[in-house]
Amino acid sequence: MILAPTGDIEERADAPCSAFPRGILGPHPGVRAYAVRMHETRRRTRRWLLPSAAGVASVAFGAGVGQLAAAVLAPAASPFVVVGASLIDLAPPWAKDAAIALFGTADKAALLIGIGLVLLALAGAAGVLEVRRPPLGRVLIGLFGVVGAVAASTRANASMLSPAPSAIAAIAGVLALMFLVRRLPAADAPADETPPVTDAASDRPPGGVDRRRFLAWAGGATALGVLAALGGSALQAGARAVTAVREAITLPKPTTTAAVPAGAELGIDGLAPVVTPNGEFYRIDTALAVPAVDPGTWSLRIHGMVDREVTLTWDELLALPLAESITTLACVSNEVGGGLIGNAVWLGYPIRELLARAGPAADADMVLSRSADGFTAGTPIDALTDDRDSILAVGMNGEPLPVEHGFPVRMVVPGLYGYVSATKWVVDLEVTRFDEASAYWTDRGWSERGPVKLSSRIDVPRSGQSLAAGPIVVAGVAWHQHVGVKGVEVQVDDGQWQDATLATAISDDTWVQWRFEWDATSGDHTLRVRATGADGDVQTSKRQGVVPDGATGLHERTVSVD
Ligand SMILES: Nc1nc2c(c(=O)[nH]1)N[C@H]1C(S)=C(S)[C@@H](COP(=O)(O)O)O[C@H]1N2
Ligand SMILES: [Mo]
Repeated sequence: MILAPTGDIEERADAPCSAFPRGILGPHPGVRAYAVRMHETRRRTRRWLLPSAAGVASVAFGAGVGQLAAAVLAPAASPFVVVGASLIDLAPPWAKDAAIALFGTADKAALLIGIGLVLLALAGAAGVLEVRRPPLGRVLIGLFGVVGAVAASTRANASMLSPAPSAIAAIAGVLALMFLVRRLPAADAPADETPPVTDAASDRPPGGVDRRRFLAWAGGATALGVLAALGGSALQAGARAVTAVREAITLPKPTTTAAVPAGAELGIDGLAPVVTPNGEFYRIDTALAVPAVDPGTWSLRIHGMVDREVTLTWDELLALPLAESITTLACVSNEVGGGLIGNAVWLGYPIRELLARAGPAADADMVLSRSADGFTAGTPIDALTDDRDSILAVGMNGEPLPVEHGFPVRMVVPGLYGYVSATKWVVDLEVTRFDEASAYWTDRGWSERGPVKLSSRIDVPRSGQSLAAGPIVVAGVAWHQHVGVKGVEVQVDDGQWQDATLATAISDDTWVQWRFEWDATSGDHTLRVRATGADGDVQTSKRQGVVPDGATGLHERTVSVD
């Protein structure tokens, strides 16, 4: 039989009919057709499914070996992690916003699953290609390795070893593919009515190797890959060791404590607690794998436009008088009414004091803080040297910083969005100028300066909640950091703005809870909230998206009252 260049005529649905004209099918065309169908199914299995399985098993094997290699050689350079991290960095802001909108805080899991699915599909394709158009399958797997290696070596924390795990993964994958393809059963089924098919696979040594045998090999390769990956994660002692170190730490007693004043917590069901528990605190960062920073080797270097460089170790930091401060942290990506904001009791040391030791130059106007994973933030030096509680934090709500919130040391700066101030896993402060240095998100189109905007949020009642007519408590939070909130007003439908009652504010640098008694009438209603700052600024109703310097507009909720 003559095959089209792609060999695809074989796969056409009408092939059996044309191969077996009705006349010669005999008295039982149904049985006959069934046999032909079975034959086709078998052949399709052999031509597509088994080669795909070879590809998938090879890539599973390679990926597992790559994970193991990463654990041994370069923990930060696991092929999945570096590709994912690079995708995060390369993704246009709209894609990131869409991912956060779609998956929320599961966005990273979704990304990893997405990478896995794409890899799975490509792996299947590599298997088929390797059978039909050798060596294209090997080339494709090699390309995965190149992508991983490039991603790994362009990460901020790249070392000479960074491309190694991806390269090893690709080599292992290619070898497995060559091994498995050689063990594929021949695509043409012997002793059948259809003439044997010739294709690229037929120059494999014939006979002796059947489907079951092949599947055992493929399954074995996959299992080895999984074992290697598990071994790799077992060796990822770093992250786990850091968790253990963290758990063993007892922070020194604060020299100054911060108390939440009576009356700051309204204790309304569904209203965000005035101090956010660590487990509920939003987490935003670019780190796919949380950096494992050992306090034992941690140090902070202060340099740049300074009279003298200062280096601080963990023990030196803990020996300093540490104070508690309560500060609200907000993300510039927080939509109006969103949850990317939280309030915590931080324990730390004033950055002001450390900068004073270094002696910043008079014309320096920015401090570029750098994380162990390469993230940077550019903070106006004034915000670090004025009277606000800008600190190097080591504690959060009475515990050492959780690993994902920056353990062992992060920055907290009241009144500035996190992306320009709240560097987690901080290891370096460079005193510089805005016209000389730029930071991670400013390089990606976000504003150079990021003061947190005056805003307010309705927490209860929830949207779409059905309520009974009569008195209903409306409650939420409002903030205008470093300025303070003078008042909050609520509007029902298009009625008058009415004063809500403010809880006691912890300080100007924290959000404040508010409540409003609403005498609800039946029907659908829209509730709207606006805050007024201590400086008289009224929260604008003008809607703006989060890019480039934070969202504006009024939060509203629609509820139906019976
Ligand atoms: N190292 C590092 N620090 C970082 C970031 C980051 O991506 N990497 N993101 C910043 C941003 S955008 C915000 S809003 C805060 C969030 O801090 P949290 O995760 O503790 O809430 O961390 C900041 N610090
Ligand atoms: Mo953020």
